[in-house]
Amino acid sequence: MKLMYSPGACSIGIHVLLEEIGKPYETQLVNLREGAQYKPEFTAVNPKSKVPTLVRDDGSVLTEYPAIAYWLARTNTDKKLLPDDLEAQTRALEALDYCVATIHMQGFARLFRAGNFTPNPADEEKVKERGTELIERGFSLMDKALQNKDYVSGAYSVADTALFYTEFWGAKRLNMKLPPNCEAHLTRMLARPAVQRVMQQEGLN
Ligand SMILES: N[C@@H](CCC(=O)N[C@@H](CS)C(=O)NCC(=O)O)C(=O)O
Repeated sequence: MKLMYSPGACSIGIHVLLEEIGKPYETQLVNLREGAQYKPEFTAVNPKSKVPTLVRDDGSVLTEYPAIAYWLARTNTDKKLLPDDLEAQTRALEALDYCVATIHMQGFARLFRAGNFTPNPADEEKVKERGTELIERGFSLMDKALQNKDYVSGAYSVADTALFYTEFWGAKRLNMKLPPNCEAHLTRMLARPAVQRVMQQEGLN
């Protein structure tokens, strides 16, 4: 397998899953700041111009964080990256999707790419304010979900990797004060050996 990633981007969560799984994989850095995602070499692999992009051993390409995470969990069931119980599994996917589709794509995307949310540059500050509100509301809901739990589903699961990258962005890129259970969750994630290896590999230490 080959993970196409950018250091510190949302692909970090998939990178963590690959380290947790422990099977051999390669990485290929896609420099988003330099626009490498729009170059023909990359769009030939993923025309969506996004990381994470996973090239599987049979050469097929998988995109979209929730789909990649789900596939990795289901093809490595011994790693217990999803709960077995249907209700708990569904809830883990619910949390995973909330982190990616709402906290990231609705919240952080407004801060990182305000121009994508308005044609009028004068409105970009308002877009960013709305992004901050959405992120704060998202963390507050996840904080409640983490009440009396170490991980989102109780046991560690794919959902934690998605919450991890959004918490990481909030705390380390935006200097936000995370609510207490999210802060403890981030600390717990950063202590995992798989996460530490990824931080080192992505040059984020
Ligand atoms: N819906 C996609 C979102 C992926 C995404 O937004 N990736 C960002 C990095 S965190 C990206 O590649 N941005 C490049 C761009 O939009 O130019 C997913 O779930 O994987």
